[in-house]
Amino acid sequence: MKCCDEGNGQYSFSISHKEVKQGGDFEFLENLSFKFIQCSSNQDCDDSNSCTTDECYSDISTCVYYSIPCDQCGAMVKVSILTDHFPWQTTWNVKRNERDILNGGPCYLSNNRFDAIQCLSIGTYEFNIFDTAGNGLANDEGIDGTIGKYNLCIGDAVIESGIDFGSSESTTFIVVAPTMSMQPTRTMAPTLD
Ligand SMILES: [Ca+2]
Ligand SMILES: [Ca+2]
Repeated sequence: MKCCDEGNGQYSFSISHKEVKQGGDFEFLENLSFKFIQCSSNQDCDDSNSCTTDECYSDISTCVYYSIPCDQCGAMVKVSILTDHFPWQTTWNVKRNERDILNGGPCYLSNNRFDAIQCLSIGTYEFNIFDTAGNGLANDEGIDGTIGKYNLCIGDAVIESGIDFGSSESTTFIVVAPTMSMQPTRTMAPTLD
């Protein structure tokens, strides 16, 4: 390799003097995380997240996680809340295995849209939305009777929405493996009798 090719930066990232990553692609460096645990194989580092590749560096007791672009490992999920006149009544969360992945509210601006967008890896999730007054986003006591609304989207598709959901509403949704570009189909060689 030539030294100092113009315009080609290089970096290397080391833990305990062991280089775990090098290259010129800075996006990768920004999307790398690690934790110190005893591991003997990559399996031991499994974080149940299809959007990371999990690598064990057993000699330094470290698992290193490299991010995979979302369109190859999961889907962008968006929660969009249009608040009503009483936005402080409304909160929401997205859970996986009882753990909060995303959450939002209470909001403090009425009649405003709040969007939360995150890449979620393959798996089953639960979206929950709550309203402390028990009237969802359908308060109509405002000046002009404006009501709110929420949308839950995977990619560009709205999979659930609601206005008058009372005190809470829950939706279970599944992020599936992204549809890969079609593999070229193998043509069978004609069999000769
Ligand atoms: Ca992983
Ligand atoms: Ca309400």
